[in-house]
Amino acid sequence: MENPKANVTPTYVTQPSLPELEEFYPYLQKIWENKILTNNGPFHQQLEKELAVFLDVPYVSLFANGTLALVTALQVLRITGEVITTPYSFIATTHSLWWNNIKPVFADIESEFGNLDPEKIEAAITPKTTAILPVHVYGNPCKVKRIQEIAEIYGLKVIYDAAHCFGVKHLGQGICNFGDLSILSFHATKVFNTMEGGAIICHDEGTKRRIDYLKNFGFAGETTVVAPGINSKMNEMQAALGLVQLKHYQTNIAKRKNIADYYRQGLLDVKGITVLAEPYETESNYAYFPIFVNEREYGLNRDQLYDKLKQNKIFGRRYFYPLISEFSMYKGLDSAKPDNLPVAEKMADKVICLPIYPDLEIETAINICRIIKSK
Ligand code: T4K
Repeated sequence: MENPKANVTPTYVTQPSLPELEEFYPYLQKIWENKILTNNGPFHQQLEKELAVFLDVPYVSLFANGTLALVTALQVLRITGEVITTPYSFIATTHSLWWNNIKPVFADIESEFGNLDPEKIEAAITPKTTAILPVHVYGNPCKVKRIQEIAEIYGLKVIYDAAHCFGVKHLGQGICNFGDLSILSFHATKVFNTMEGGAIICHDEGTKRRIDYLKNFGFAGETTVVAPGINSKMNEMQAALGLVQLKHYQTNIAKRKNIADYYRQGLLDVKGITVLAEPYETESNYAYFPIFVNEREYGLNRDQLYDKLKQNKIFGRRYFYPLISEFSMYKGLDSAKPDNLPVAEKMADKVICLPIYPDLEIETAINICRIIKSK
């Protein structure tokens, strides 16, 4: 007998948004004409300016990707010793510390949004602590005011991994205004993509200059090198794509919101399935749609539901399972012990991120809700 599911097109957790090729051609033509391919070219400069306005932030420094932006952000502030961070994130967050020879100290998250719990930060501070590296996970803002208070009391820097946060506004301003520095990712899977890409957001011109030196081998002039910088520059093709993508951002976010609304509504009365609350005083970007499975109430555990969705060619993702603290290079740390991270352990064991992207058909979102409902 024919399998009725055999011809269903697979649906992945995300699909990158791209403009029409025709819209991109004139930019490519310009690059081919002027032969400036990288090293702070005209599109690079234009995108930095347009993003600063769009994101409502003082200075943007573009990067080849978000990971190199994170690694560099730690160097810009000369962070050393120990940094307090969250285990509930993509591995790049903690790897950026490893690349700088900094010891990660994991603190637990809060259950409301899955962000670093400010009340767990103080207990993790030691004489070696120099900074806090929180993540606005899924694009939902951390408790930024409380984190700032703690940082000021203990003389710590705050670097936000805002990789999920492009375009998010919080407390009436661009989210990347909080903390000493923030980093963004423009990876293919993000709400705003330049295929690969990223940025550091900073508050003053001097810091911007130093960031720009560090991403270009440390060159401060033709014959002057002020630091062992790396090559993490965004190229002109990426920057040009960013300029075109920016024009479609609002439309794409409206479509994402529509999908998120369908999921919220469609899953409202499913016992044992919970979704995150909408964050307060926030203009969201609907980057991810995590659901949490309570096995006792729902009847299936998270992995059983994850597999069931897969059998129906719905490829959700268990972001962020396993916790970063469970990977071999970090699990030997004292702070990585499960007893220290009970909330993070619980969330990581329950989460599935459902597909969400601008071109996702509403019918598919409705079907996903139907599959989840039909146990
Ligand atoms: N900090 C945080 C908090 C982050 O989440 C990330 C990245 C970073 C820092 C580092 O930023 P970058 O250095 O990446 O700029 C993905 C992304 O690779 C990663 O950027 C992202 N976070 C992470 C949360 O997700 P994977 O391994 O799950 O991606 P992948 O390739 O399995 O893609 C997921 C799905 O997306 C695929 O099943 C299909 C679809 N897809 C993917 C790509 C790459 C496409 O349709 N087209 C594509 O080109 O990590």
